[in-house]
Amino acid sequence: MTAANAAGKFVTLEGIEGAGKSSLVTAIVGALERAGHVVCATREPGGTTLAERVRQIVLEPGPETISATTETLLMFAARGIHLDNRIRPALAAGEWVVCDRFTDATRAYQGAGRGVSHGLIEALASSIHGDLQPDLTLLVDVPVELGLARARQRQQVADRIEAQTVAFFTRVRSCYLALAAADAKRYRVLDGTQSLEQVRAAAERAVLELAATQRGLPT
Ligand code: Z5A
Repeated sequence: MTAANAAGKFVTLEGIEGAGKSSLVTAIVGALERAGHVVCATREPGGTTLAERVRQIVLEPGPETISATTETLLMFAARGIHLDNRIRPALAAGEWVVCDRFTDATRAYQGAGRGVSHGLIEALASSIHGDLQPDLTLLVDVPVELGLARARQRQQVADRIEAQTVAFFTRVRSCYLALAAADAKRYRVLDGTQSLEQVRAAAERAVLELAATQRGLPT
């Protein structure tokens, strides 16, 4: 099942850090609200009070080590809380959910980046969200050097994951592109090297096309 069975749709944004995902959320929400939809904008890890506490544990640098497997379990723990308390209730109420990162981030960061097995990630995905998949995933793609330069310009102190190497982010980016190539129906790849206005326009077009499909209108 996808959220397509309900009135609302489930849209996720993905990409390496600094790709420009967060900059698109407000524009997408605005476009959907102008079209008459109720929208729940959220993010992962986090999105609820408890899940934001898990986010803090997993992202804040500290003296204790967190293994790749434990990091994966924490991502899914936060996701389970988020799904139960925010995403599923919003979809059930007919709202659109626009989420900055979801399980594809675990596939890319913990799987390709940190070497956690595909089997473990898919077993957890299936157990935590079963057959609920995003209806549309916008992958904002940028070369690693550009993404890192943008992110570092914005903030001086890197979190635990941002402190990874260029090789790590190169694996993450390749994984995202492979996921998108394998499921062209769900993904829309946006060229994040374009101006913010151009990327925003492409993102708005993609969600409005999905909304029009839902109403059975030509896109
Ligand atoms: N993570 C994980 O490992 N596993 C998981 O399962 C999940 C997450 C769910 C979340 O951190 C971290 O969690 C993330 C993956 C990991 N770590 N990393 N890397 P976060 O939420 O703090 O960080 P992020 O998701 O990576 O977001 P970000 O660094 O803020 O990147 P962004 O949202 O894609 O970029 P942005 O904030 O929209 O833009 C960055 C800057 O570039 C900003 O100054 C913009 O004005 C500028 N920008 C954006 N677009 C453009 C264009 N088109 N032109 C010029 N300038 C632009």
